[in-house]
Amino acid sequence: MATVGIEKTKSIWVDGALVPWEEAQVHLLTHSLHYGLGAFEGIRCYQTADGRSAIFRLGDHVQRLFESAHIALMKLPFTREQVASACVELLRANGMSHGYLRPLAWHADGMMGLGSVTPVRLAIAAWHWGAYLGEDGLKKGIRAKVSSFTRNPVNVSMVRGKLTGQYVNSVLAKREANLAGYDEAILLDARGLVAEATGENIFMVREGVVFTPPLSSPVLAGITRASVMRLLRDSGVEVREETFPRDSLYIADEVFFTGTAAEVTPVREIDDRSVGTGAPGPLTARVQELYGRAVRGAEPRYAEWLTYL
Ligand code: PPE
Repeated sequence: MATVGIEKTKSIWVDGALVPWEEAQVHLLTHSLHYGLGAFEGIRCYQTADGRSAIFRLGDHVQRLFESAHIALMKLPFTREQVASACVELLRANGMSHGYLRPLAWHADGMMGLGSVTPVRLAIAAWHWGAYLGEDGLKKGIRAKVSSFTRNPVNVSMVRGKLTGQYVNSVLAKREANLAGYDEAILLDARGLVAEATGENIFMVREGVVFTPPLSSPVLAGITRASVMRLLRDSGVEVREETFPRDSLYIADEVFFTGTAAEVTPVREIDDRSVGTGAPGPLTARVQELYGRAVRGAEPRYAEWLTYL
C-alpha cells in the first residue's frame, strides 16, 4: 500500500553542513519530538526532458516553509536563499538527478516544558520516493474512504502552516483507511464538507467543470493544487473553488488528488462506489500528463517553475 522503505542516501544537510546519513541524529529530549511543534516541506526534483535536473517550484516551497515557521513562532536561523541553495547542494552532493527533498525545522533539546523555547534547528534530507500511492494507483486510480476523523478546524490547527504535530490527524486517518483496506482517506471538515486527503488536496470533475475546496476550508494551500489549477485554466478548463458534500464525490465524473509526493493521482472508487467509469477520466489523464510535462521542463510556458541543478 502506501508504505515507503527509505533507501539511504549519502548525506543529510543539518544546520548548515552536510553530514553522513547515519550521523544525522537528534537527542531524545528534543522539544519538537515531545510536543510536535515543527515545520516541514516536501519538494520534488525531476530529471528533465533535456537530460538535466530541476527542482519544481523550489522558491514557493521555501517561502511556505518560512511562512509555516513564522506561524509557529519559530525563527529559522537561515535565509530563504540559503535554504534554497542547500536543497541544490544536497542533491548534488548525493549525486541525485531526481528525488524528494524534506526540509524540517524543529525546536532542539535543552529545556523541557511547553513554555520553553529552545533553539530552532533545520535539516534537509533527500531520498528517492516513487509513486506515493503506488505505480498502479497512478495509472489506474486508487480506492479512498471518507474518514471517521474530522480535518482539524481552522481555529484549532494552523491551516496555512505545514506543521509536524498537525499530522497526527492525517496519520490516524491514513492508518484507519489502510487497515480497512483502502489506499487513502478523505477528510471532511467540521461542517461535514469535503476538505482534503491525508497528504493531498482533492479535485472533482462534473460536467467538464473542475471543483476543489477553497482555501477558507481547512486545507493546505498545496503548491501542486495551485499548479494544477493554473494548468487547467490555461488549457481552457473552468476551475471553481467551492465547498461540496461527500456525496458530490460519489456522483462526480472524475476525482483526483494532488500533492508533491502524490503528483496527480486518480481516484477510482470512494466509499465502495465507483467514480465515473471506474477508470481515470479524460480531464484527470490530461492534467496528469500536463503536470508530468511541466515538472520535466517539457512545457516552456512554465519554465519559471523550475530551478535547474
Ligand atoms: N494537503 C496535505 C495535508 C499535505 O500534507 C500535502 C502535501 C498537500 C495537501 C499537497 O501540498 P503540495 O505538496 O504543496 O502540493 N504532503 C506532503 C507530505 C507527504 C508525506 O506523506 O510526507 C507531500 O506531498 O510532499
